[in-house]
Amino acid sequence: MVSATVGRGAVLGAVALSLLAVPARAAAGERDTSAAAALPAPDTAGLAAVLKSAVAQGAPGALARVDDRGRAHLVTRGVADRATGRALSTDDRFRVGSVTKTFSAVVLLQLVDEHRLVLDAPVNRYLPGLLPDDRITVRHVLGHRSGLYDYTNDMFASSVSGFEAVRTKVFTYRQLVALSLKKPRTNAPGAAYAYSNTNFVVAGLLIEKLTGQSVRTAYRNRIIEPLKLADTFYVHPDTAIPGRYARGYLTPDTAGAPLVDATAQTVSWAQSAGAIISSARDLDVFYSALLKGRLMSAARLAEMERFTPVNSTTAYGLGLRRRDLSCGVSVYGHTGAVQGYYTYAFGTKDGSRSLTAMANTSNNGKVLDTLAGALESAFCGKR
Ligand code: REY
Repeated sequence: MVSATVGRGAVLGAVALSLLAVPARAAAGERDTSAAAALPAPDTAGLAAVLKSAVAQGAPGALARVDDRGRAHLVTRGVADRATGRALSTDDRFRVGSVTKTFSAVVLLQLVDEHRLVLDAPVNRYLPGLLPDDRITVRHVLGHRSGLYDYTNDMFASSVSGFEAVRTKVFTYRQLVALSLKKPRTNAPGAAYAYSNTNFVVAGLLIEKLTGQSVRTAYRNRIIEPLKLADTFYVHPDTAIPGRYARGYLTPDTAGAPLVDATAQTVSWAQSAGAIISSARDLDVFYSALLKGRLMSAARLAEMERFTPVNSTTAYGLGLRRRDLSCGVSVYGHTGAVQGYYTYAFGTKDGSRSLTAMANTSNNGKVLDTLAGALESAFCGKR
């Protein structure tokens, strides 16, 4: 197999799943249904330039891994650990933040397939009295259209002290929902998109109620084991990342203040909204499998891919984002922002090409914006 080596990265072999590629599904009203074969080749020099600028803007390290029909393109820059100077590797595990939301949505959509959950049913049918409004449905929650206030706005108003106050805390889901309900709803049920972690805390409660299992067990049995995601873990409330990992560095709000090593934390403030640990390979495999229709029925995937516009270039489905790139290609996945780590994980509509990009810092808008350029390089090719 021909493959490319770029930067410090080694090259991996074909991903078995890619051998089973299915044709792109038709999608009315969307800009792109193309297979990776119809896309320009990934621009690995462009990826390297993106990672270089992310590091120049303050990220200790940054990585990108493109899986193009089983052929991996790996690029890294900078370090996994500022104390030892160890170079970042695309094999390093990291905290994926809200990419977790897609995992939670997948579990719930599988439960819909199993006739154990109805998307348009009120959340309160399954969790009586949890929410103050019986009109809030499961679909509203998974699409961030519930109007439930995002409690993390207040929790992290001050980034470092807010983080240190919760770093080792263990919350119940209901405590997090209660924090949200102290504030008025941001919109009437279904009326508007408003991103809120509270929605995916409710998703975690639904998973535990309907399966009788912890989300940890549900992720493992339904996604991690079937896809053989050997780098993917949900360890809450443990604070350590197992095995080999990139350390994560939170950027303080005060300019010039030193980065804060945020690696060890419970992530209890996010749980089913953001506490999964994974790797670039596993996220590429996960989104490829999802978009190829391997994790749920075609009908459920179509519901996940019914998008509400967010702005001129992004839209949100059910635990799934769409980003419309400058070349007219749309990609599907999620972003993540947890203290110390920014992640982008997206794939083409047919799942035949996927990208994971990660920088091991957060609270640095320049790095976040720059890293988005990895999507352009991965899916639009040389421009
Ligand atoms: C939490 C704060 C952001 C991150 C969040 N993350 O909702 C979810 C996601 C799980 O979308 C923190 N920002 C940072 C601040 C801002 O503290 N004052 O950037 O590390 O992934």
